[in-house]
Amino acid sequence: ATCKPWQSGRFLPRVWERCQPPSRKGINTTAGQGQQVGAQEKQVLEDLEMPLARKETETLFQEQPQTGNQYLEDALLRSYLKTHLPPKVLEEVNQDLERFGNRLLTKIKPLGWECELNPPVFRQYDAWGRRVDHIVTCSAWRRMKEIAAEEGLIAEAYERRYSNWSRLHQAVKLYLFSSSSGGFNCPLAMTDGAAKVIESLGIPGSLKNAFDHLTSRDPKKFWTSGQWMTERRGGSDVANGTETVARKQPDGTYRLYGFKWFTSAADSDVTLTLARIADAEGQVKQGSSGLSLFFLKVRDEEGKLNSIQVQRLKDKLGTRQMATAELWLDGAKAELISAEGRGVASISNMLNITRIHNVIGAVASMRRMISLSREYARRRVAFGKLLKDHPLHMQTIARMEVQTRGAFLLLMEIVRLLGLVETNVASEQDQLLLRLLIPVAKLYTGKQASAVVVEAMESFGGQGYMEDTGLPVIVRDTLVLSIWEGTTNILSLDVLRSLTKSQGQVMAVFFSTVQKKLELASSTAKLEPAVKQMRDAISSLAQFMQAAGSKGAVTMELAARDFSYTLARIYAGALLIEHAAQPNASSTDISAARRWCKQELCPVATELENSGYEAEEALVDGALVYEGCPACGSRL
Ligand code: UCC
Repeated sequence: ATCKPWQSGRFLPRVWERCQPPSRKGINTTAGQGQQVGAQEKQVLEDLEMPLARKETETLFQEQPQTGNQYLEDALLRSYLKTHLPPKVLEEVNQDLERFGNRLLTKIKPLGWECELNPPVFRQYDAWGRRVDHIVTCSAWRRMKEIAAEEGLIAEAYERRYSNWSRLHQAVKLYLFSSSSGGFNCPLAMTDGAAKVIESLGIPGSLKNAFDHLTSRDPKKFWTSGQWMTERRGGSDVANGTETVARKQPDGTYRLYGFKWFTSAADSDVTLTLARIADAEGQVKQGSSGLSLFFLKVRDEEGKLNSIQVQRLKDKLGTRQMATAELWLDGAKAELISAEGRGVASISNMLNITRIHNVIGAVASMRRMISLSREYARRRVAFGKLLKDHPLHMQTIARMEVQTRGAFLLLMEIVRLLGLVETNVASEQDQLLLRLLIPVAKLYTGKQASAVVVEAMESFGGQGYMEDTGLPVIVRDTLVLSIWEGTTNILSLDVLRSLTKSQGQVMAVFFSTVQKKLELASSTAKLEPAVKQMRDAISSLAQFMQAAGSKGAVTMELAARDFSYTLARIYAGALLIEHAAQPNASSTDISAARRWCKQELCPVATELENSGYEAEEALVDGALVYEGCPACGSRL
């Protein structure tokens, strides 16, 4: 260390005797060297005298924030389960989750970190020049697959041992697993989606074996699935972006030819994918109605690729534990599993499941970062006291906590509804509500999670930015959640699609459900301000709906994102109020509900007043964006 002027001198006399220089024996010096050595010794001495030298610094190491059993530490999760699950189910689920929480902490979390440190590698050729296209994964990744089977992370939802609560049980396990899974939550999302599609087709004979594998608890038998939807020309606009062609074979199967641009978890066993069936003349139909859905095995019994070539692995910002590949389909053998031309509608069953998994991932990331942040605040001292005793710091974490609670309850609501639908006890209203809430929750929690994890990273100061703390991994892996499974705008348009398709019925159900939840809370005095804010927001939303009805399609498109945010905030507000109004609610449940409702609940009404979402506004948007762009010519 070099000695700073302000550090020197003052401390020396006091400690001089204590810190004699190291032995001078054996140092032979000339006169000139003597002076030099003297100066060096002085420097060494001064360094030793610095208040932060050597020994003292050892006490300044920061304490690593540790989380414990994530289930036991999640007060809202536990109180939600206690409120909603029937006692017998609660007893068993509670036991399972506590055990799983311990397994996560002691065994699974370290494996997740290993997956991060050992990302997949692509070996195109073997030592003798043969093309093998091998995606090499680490042993921890392969162990995750076994654990997923052992824990029934897919099976739980399809065995239905807790009837309509099975889906919720599965979702909670996935929620606890997510941030320790080393990215294995991704293949599980698609595996669940594939199982769902097959189940919704009535598990045809030809897919029975695949369904059994996808939903197996036997690690040796368990398969994962991919979801190959994205091609070079478009990931959002699947209808126009899909070039892959399917040629029918004499045996009734198909051969697929095309190029898949993003294939997540490319080491999966099977996949669902879209293609256009060529007619006898080799012609294909363009657009959505030309797309059909196919099932295929990635490798044959001997492990040889199914006429598929891996072009390369993607170099991604995050989710690096998981192999995302570019794949050439060069006659891959596949089975048609939808009616011809009904590919998008059929794969939407998968999309809706993977979008729920996206919500699970988002809420899990927020929860994990807050757990670490609050733990750190309990240990880290700044300005003479623990971070937890600094009101501004606590306010920052509390704001994240409120966001996370709202997101968590949205997730629980969706999986509760899905459980009802899957066990045939859902009303028509439940089904409509589920159709609306999936895109709403996906788009809203994806954005929330990105904001929360970045904020939480900041709560560790510079440490949050250090790779080896593991915090940047969570941040990177969270940022994809607003892109995966449809971007925020695409999901906002899907919200509108659900309105159009149901001829507005989804909104009628939305309003009546929210009102009912508020009524239940009307006798809780402490919730009055929140209930009032919600009622105002609902009436603003109703006014918006009326006003928008008389305007053109451009207005609704421009309003789509704010509208979706409004639905998310109002619905999550109703859930927080409902939870806070139940007899076992804590004072923090009430605070969370009140705080949530203080934010702008109906941004779409405010923006309507400001801009009117008029077509001219779209022109202004374009002018603002392209001002100064040489290729665009004139200014507005
Ligand atoms: O990103 C990907 C893999 C990531 C890894 C997985 C991780 C999961 C989470 C991990 C956890 C941490 S795979 C790529 C993802 N790609 C997308 O999500 C596509 C985004 N684009 C869209 O969603 C578009 O909206 C499209 C592709 C669905 C639009 O297609 P079309 O053909 O233009 O849409 P149409 O014509 O409006 O819809 C065709 C039919 C209609 O039914 P019918 O014909 O009966 O009227 C729609 O109602 O499909 C129906 N449909 C739906 N039904 C469309 N979307 C839905 C839906 N969401 N639910 C029900």
